[in-house]
Amino acid sequence: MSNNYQTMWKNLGLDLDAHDALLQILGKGYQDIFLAQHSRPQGMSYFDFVMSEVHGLRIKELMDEKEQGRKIVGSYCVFVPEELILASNATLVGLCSGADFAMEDVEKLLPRNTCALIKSSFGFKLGKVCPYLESADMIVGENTCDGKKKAYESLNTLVENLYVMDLPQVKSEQGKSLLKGEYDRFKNSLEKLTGVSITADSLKQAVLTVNAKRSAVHRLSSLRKANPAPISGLDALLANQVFFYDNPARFTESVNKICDELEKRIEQKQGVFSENTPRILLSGCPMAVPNWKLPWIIETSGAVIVGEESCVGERGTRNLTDVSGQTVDEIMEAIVERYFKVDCAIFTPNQDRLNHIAEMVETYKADGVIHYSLQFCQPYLMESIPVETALENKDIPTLRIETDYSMEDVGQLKTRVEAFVEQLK
Ligand code: BJ8
Repeated sequence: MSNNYQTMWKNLGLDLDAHDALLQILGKGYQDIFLAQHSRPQGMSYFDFVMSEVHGLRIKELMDEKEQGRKIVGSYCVFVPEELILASNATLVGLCSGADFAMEDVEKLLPRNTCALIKSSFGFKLGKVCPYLESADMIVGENTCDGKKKAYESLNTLVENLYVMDLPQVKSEQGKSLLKGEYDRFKNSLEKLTGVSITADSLKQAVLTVNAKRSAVHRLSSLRKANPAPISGLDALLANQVFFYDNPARFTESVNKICDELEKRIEQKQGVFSENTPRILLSGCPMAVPNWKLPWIIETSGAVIVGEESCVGERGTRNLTDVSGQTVDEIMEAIVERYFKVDCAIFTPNQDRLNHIAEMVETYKADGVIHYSLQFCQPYLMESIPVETALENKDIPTLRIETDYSMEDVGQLKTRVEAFVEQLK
């Protein structure tokens, strides 16, 4: 990355040496995992560019937005509604938590048996290596799993601008009104932060922007039903990850461009893997950048990933928001309805998620499911057992994987995944 960014990173308070080391690891991982793939769609060059500039040009854009008075809001969860953020003239960025960093310092603040995602969010802060975190005017935490909920109490001692949103755990009328109350409170806080009042027009426009972004991703997902698969699971995951960082309109356009290209590929029966390659649905915890380990193992073990039942994937993007409302209240109602459907494993009971996994297997013609849980993630680990039982009762082969961000278990995981893929053949 260009030296021109050094001053920007320094001004953001990054530790330049540690940051350089992170970028080097990222660059090498990207080269070995993404650029080493064959027959990638040409449109992926846009995402390659975004990734090569993820701490450079994109941060510069955010800095320019800030200079023009726009606020930046960072989030760790798909329950934080981008619609409200855009309508208040702010920009949402996902705060990636996909790599181990500064672990010794992290373990002074968090128990060792905390999931890698939470540890990573602390590592990026303590190691001073995340320009998104440092440029955020507001960081939104949410009361989802117990780990995150308690970790935000400690994060609050590390950052000055943490806002914590409460979330329901039951899909009841009371649960919905809790969400509604919290979205109203969030709206007020955003208006206070930005000095901009959210109007019916601005909210509607924001809903349209986010719907367009999600529709583009739906289009991409739908093309993955084709056999041979026109795009690798790794590349599709990358698009789902960039979803959280990029300018929304530009992202939408770039995904649609790839879809145009994929449609031609499908017509010509051109795939990234041959037609008889076993097709996998990946289900479970979100995969934040640069957590590419398991998809990489799967796609170098003779299988192709055809869908992600994940918050960085279909769970996060599945539903659109109804745009028929005319008043702020009506549109807010529609936003609550949309988000209340997200079937995160923190909900109990969570039958919808089980149904969605089975539905996705059918839609994407998957031959089997790999359920991915991060170690120490109680909600997804607990849920992986009923998921496996429900799928196997339908004769859908399922493999449960529990892992973290280290590379120590790559050999062992590869052996298990290869055996599973053999079984699917
Ligand atoms: S809506 S999945 S993005 S909470 S992996 S931190 S659950 S112990 S991330 Fe999530 Fe929102 Fe739910 Fe989606 Fe806890 Fe598990 Fe760690 Fe997790």
